[in-house]
Amino acid sequence: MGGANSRETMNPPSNSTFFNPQELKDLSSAYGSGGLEALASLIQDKVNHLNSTKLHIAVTGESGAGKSSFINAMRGLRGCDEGAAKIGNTETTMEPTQYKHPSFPEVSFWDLPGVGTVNFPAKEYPTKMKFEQYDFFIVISRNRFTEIDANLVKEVKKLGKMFYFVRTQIDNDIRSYLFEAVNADREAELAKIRNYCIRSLEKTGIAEPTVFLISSIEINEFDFAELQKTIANNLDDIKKDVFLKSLPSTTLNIVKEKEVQLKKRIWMLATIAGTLGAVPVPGVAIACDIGLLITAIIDFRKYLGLDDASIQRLANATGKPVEVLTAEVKTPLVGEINKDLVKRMLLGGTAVGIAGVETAFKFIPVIGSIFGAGTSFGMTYSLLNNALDQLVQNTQEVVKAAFDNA
Ligand SMILES: Nc1nc2c(ncn2[C@@H]2O[C@H](COP(=O)(O)OP(=O)(O)OP(=O)(O)O)[C@@H](O)[C@H]2O)c(=O)[nH]1
Ligand SMILES: [Mg+2]
Repeated sequence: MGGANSRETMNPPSNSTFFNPQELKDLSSAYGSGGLEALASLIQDKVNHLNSTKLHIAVTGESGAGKSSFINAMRGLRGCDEGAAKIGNTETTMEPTQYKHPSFPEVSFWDLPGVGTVNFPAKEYPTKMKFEQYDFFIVISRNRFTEIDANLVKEVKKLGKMFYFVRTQIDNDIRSYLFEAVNADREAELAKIRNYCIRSLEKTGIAEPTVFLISSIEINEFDFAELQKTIANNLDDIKKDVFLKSLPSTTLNIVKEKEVQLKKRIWMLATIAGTLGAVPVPGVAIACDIGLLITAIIDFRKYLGLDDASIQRLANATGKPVEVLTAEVKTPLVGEINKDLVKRMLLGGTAVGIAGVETAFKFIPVIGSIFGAGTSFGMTYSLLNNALDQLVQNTQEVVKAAFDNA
């Protein structure tokens, strides 16, 4: 992966599983030699890998540019929330400061002091800031970009890492512009600011830079969503999943992306369920591992931001009473998930036809041989699909209520 700063997708199209072609072959041969147990064990390894992969995001820029505000916005936090980065004039530290994601501590944002604020030579900056430990870099400015920003990015490029130029506080520019302008043309003004930023970078020798114009306050305006999408698409399949789970559900598109990722997990979990020596569930014709189902539903909820803490953060960030948002949540799957609830779902669930698992079949034909509507695999598969549908629908309603874009 080069250090290009492009809106294009850098990775080959995903095969809709988290396995690369070689790993898919390994799955088939594991099944051939060790049966379902061996297959499920490889799949479990992948699930563990997905859940434990870390993402380190570096954010840098001059003092007062808006780094702290951006780091909070990306985590769905306000400056006054617990764990938030302090806003406004704060003591500038010389060390990178780590801010973990409130739901997913494996995702960290690192606030790097601006090059101009450190008291050591600029050429030592990449080493002192431990550049190699970050997955990608965000360079923030509230005005034009400087030689300092460009030099930093050249170092990032040398390491083969991605970087994004972010021009923040755009809401301020647009507000002032609209106040002053006679025949206001918002889009033309945005284009002017964009060109100004691009030209400032080109002058420093950065060819064809992309600049994202954002506001950390009005996150549903300007290029905030485009920035998130571009970052996601430039990551490999695993890190993309980690990044997407960390995004607060603030747009219907993000919810859609999260759904796509969670769907990719269902056949994996169903395969694991097929080997767990499922305990017969009283009153239900088929044995099924309830523990796995409960864990999966709780994980899905958190991934979508439908857990209590995430809904509370969304309410705080949008200024909506939390009751207004929770009123949109109709599924019993947000309360305590217990055996009885899952049992009722198992009894009431509609069976998923074979078409539903086709994607998995296409890449891992052996899955076809273990699939069956009455098996533990089939039950788990149907139930998790139904649960995901319900959770996604409810998340969509919450997002609409939070942002009044019904
Ligand atoms: N309107 C508006 N104000 C912003 C935005 N981002 C930051 N600010 C304000 O700009 C000021 C500086 O923001 P910070 O996020 O503290 O900037 P910083 O880069 O972390 O500053 P230092 O930590 O001092 O280097 C604060 O008063 C913020 O409220 C934005 O997108 N829109
Ligand atoms: Mg700060």
